[in-house]
Amino acid sequence: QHNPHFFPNRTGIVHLFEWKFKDIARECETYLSPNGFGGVQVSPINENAIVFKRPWFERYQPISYRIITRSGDENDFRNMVTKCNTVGVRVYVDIVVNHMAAGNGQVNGTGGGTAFIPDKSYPNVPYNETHFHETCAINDYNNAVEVRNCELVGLPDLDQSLEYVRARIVNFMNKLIDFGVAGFRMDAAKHMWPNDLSVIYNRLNNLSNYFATGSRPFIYQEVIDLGGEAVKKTEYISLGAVTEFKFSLEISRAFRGHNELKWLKSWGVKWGLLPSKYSLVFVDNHDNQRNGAGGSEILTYKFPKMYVMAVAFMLAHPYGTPRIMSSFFFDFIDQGPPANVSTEEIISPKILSNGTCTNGWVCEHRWTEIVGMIGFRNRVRGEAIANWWDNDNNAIAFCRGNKGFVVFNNEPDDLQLTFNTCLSRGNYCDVISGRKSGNICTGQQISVNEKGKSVIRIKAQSVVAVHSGAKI
Ligand code: LM2
Ligand code: CA
Repeated sequence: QHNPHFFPNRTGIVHLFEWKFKDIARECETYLSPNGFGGVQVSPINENAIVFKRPWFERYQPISYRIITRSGDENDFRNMVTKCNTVGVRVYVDIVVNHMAAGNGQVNGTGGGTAFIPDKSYPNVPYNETHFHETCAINDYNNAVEVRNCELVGLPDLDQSLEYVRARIVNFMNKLIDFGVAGFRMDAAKHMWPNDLSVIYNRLNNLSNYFATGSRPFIYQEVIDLGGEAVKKTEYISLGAVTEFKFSLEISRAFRGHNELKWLKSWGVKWGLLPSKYSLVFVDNHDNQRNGAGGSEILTYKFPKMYVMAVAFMLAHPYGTPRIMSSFFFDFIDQGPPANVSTEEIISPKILSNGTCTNGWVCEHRWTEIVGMIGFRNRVRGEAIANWWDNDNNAIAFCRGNKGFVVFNNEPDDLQLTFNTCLSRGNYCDVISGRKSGNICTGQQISVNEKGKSVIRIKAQSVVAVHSGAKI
């Protein structure tokens, strides 16, 4: 359950946060597939509580396991999964089964269902109060029992040790597997017992016929472990991959200038990160881009220069399975996706002629630098880091075998030096400032001599990356 099942020569999971299924299907066909992305993570797909002013977080408050949200219904979802698989892009679903919706009194769901919270009654599953833990609040993160059996921010806490609850969860997940999904993000895994999750995962079907026979679903579990708490990320790695929040924090700190880049030479387990195959990595996610683990250190689209460097490093370095955040613009943390003020329907991203998004969507995955580095990662797959160079401070460079070369300059001034690129002689397009288009580079062109050397100028707070797939 550690294999993401990417098609060959594809990598990266794009979290198309709050996108509608119809738009995701089109994005798979027109952009993600042609540009080498591995898969998409969709926001929770099952019926959620309608919360006043439609904040993004309402999708973490389930009402039932019927597939109907502002992203679309079951039909839309199935069509999307088929279309994405057909063009070689996998789909991963965010699964919220630690808890159900909170509220006072009756709560209405996105599919017309209701719940009555004082009775912990969710008739469209159905769940009643016997399926939940006793009400208590999580205050003490040094107490694993409290973390697992009490309520996260007041959300009624399901008891996954019960056979009935396990069956409801397994049935929901197996239905999605049979539709063709490749795996799951397990929301709030830290708040569930590893043993209960193990029983649930073991009952999951093998993947559908879009996959090799006998394939197991990819599982990545959200466990925030920055140290100093009772629950450890290592408790979950035998079950599946784990979201590595320490990666997000440390990479952000480094490219924010709070830790010298030269230390990244030992990036990986020496930093206290999980072994690579267990590690789902990201610069920011939908939570910590607004608040939460890592807080103000976390880099996001709001700091584009530093953010691009951090994402480029993540994709240039072989460690982990990378996930790219694709956001909507927000001014306050609870702000929901762009929506029509009267109908509250989500407004689709509109794609401009230069390939970027508008209508309130950031579409980081469409930034030239980020998509360029997806191409880089695919090209250098399996090649080791070689020829590490640094200036003993905030400029670093390395090769990936003899297929790729990348240099990062997080100094206040431009840098110009002769580098050993490990590449064969010829002209290459920098995939950060532009791309290869026919026989020309739309950005910087890098010429490498017969000794693999090249004089390269890197602007302050930027990156230059070249690979054998962008040779002209
Ligand atoms: C997660 N991982 O463990 C998600 O990644 C995170 O986004 C979810 O929190 C959380 N677990 C629960 O699924 C978000 C959000 C919270 C929000 C909850 C529930 O960060 O702020 O809580 O979703 O929608 C909100 C209110 C909170 C209130 C709660 C219950 O912010 O003040 O607590 O609803 O009504 C009384
Ligand atoms: Ca729990």
